[in-house]
Amino acid sequence: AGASRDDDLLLPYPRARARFPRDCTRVRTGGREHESWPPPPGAPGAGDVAVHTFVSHFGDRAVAGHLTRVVAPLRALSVLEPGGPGGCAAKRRATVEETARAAGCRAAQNGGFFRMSTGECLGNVVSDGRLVSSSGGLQNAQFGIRRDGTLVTGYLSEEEVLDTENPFVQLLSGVVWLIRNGSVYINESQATECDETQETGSFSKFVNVISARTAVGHDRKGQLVLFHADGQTEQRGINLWEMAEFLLKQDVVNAINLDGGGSATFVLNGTLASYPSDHCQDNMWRCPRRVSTVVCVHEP
Ligand code: NDG
Repeated sequence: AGASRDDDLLLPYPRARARFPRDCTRVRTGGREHESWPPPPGAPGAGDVAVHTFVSHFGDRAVAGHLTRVVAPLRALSVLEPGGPGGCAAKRRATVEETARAAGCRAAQNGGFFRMSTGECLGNVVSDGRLVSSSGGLQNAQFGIRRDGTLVTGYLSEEEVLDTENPFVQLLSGVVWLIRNGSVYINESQATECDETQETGSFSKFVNVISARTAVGHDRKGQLVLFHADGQTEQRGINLWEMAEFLLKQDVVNAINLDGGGSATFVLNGTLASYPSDHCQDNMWRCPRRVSTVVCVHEP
C-alpha cells in the first residue's frame, strides 16, 4: 500500500469530478483542456463568406437552418455586446437584428447564454479585444480567436482567459463542447461543465431535447463555421447529438454549443432569416427574442 499513481499527485481528487457533474467550481489558475488551431501560413487575404441554407432530415423531422463559413475569421468575425459596446455592463438585451444592423454585419447570429431574469451576460466575453464579461473561472465550453489568429476551443482557467502574451481578441462561452478534435465530446462535457449557465432544465434534458440550436467552431481548413437550426423546445428542431453529427459531416473539427431555443436567431444583411419560436405579444406571430451577445461576420 502507499504507492500512488502520477495523476493522483497532480490532481487531488481525480475521480471526484465524475461524481459531481453539476459542480460549478471556479478554476482561477493553471491550464485547462482545450484545442488550439494555428492560423494557416501566409495569412489569407480574402474576406470570403459562404452562407448555405439547408432543410435536412434529423430522424423523421425536417429541420431548416443555415451553415456559414468564414475564410479569414481573425479579420471578419466579431463578438458583439447586446446593442453595442457597454451592453454587457448595462445588462442590456437586444434583438440580433438591432445589434447586427448597427455594426453592419453581413451575417449574424445570437451568441452566449444570459440570465433570463436579469439580462446578465454569462461566461467570458471578449469583444474586439475588450474583456467585457468574465465567467470568473466557471467551467463551460469556450471558443475564441487569439491576436495571431489561433482558434481556441474548449476549457480555460481565468488565468488563461486573461493571457497577455497572445491575448484573445474574440471570446465567448457556450454550454457543451460538442466536437473535440473530430470526435463528439458531449458525454465528457456533461461530466465537466457548470450546469447553471443554461435554464432549459436538467443538464441531460438540455442535451437531449429537440430545440432550436446554434453553434460555432472551425473546420479542417481553419475556416470558422457558424451553425443555426430552427426549432422550438420539445416541439421541433434537433438535440445536441444531431447537431454534432451534422457538423462532423461538414468537416468540423472543434465546435461548441451556443444559446438556442427562443434565443436562436439568424440575420442576413440586417434582416431576420430564421423562424424564431417565442410568441410575440400577439400569439398569432413569432418574434425574435432580445438576447445577449451576437456573433457577427463583417467586411474584413
Ligand atoms: C435559451 C436556452 C436556455 C437559456 C436561455 C437564455 C436552449 C435550448 O436561452 O437554456 O437559459 O440564455 O439553448 N435554451 O432559452
